Amino acid sequence: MSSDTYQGMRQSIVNGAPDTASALAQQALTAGIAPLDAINNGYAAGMHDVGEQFARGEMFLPDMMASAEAMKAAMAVLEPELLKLGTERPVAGVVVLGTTKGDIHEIGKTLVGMLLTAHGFRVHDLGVDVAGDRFAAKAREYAADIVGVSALLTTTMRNQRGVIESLEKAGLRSQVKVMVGGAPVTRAWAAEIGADGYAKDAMSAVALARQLMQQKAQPSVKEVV
Ligand code: B1M
Repeated sequence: MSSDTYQGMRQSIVNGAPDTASALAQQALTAGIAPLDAINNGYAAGMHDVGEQFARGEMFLPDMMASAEAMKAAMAVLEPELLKLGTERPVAGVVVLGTTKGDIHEIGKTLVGMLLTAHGFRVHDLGVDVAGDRFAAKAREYAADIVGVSALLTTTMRNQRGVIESLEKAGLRSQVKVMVGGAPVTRAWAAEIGADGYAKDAMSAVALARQLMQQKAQPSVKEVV
């Protein structure tokens, strides 16, 4: 696919144009483009531009919301193709996923969930603004192997630690691996709060989830975080 098409996808996000975003996603699928390439080279790049423009005061909250709607429109078209990849595999592990309390950013978390599903994980997406106790209750209900906590704000990152504390309080911490991610999150932060791993993007989250499943199966293996 030409770089013009990726540029068009990127611009559709900056312009907050859901119809264009979804039409270009459809064209990409027809042309045999991998959904993840469309997301990474087109739409997510557009979101990056939006974040920069917002930070410079060149875009405002309603613009950012329109961009999010455009991103969701594109993902709605690409999602079924992505998920097809996961239907014929044995369950790789059970993941309870959500964005932490006080934080309503959902796109990155949803993308992580989609890719985990595409790679055979059974994902229970709790949505956004999820309290630690709810993560713990759902981890118990679904017998989760992994709890994944996303945070996009420096102010809500600390609630990732709260999720770990809730799992400890519920007596689940030893049974459940915790992975954290989101734009402001770092490997150092993951280590500081006692998470089992950090992933910088959705594909790395799949690799990390596989690694965490291996660690669960062989608890004596030294953990590489
Ligand atoms: Co907001 N926002 N936002 N926002 N927003 C950011 C995050 C910001 C960096 C923009 C900026 O200033 N440059 C900034 C945060 C600053 C900070 O704290 N460091 C910010 C702000 C300030 C705010 C508000 C406070 C604005 C206000 O009200 N004044 C407000 C907060 C609301 C709240 O949550 N309480 C707010 C609101 C919003 C919208 C609602 C308008 C909208 C979200 C809509 C929605 O999700 N439905 C929005 C958006 C769209 C953004 C930006 C532009 C884009 C986020 C996004 O979707 N990125 C963002 C700027 C940016 O990040 N560049 C920004 C695309 C997505 C694919 O990437 O989410 O990073 P990302 O996910 C990646 C990785 O991080 C990783 O994998 C994903 C895929 O590769 N990952 C994980 C994510 N979660 C993971 C979990 C894992 C592993 C990996 O394991 C569990």
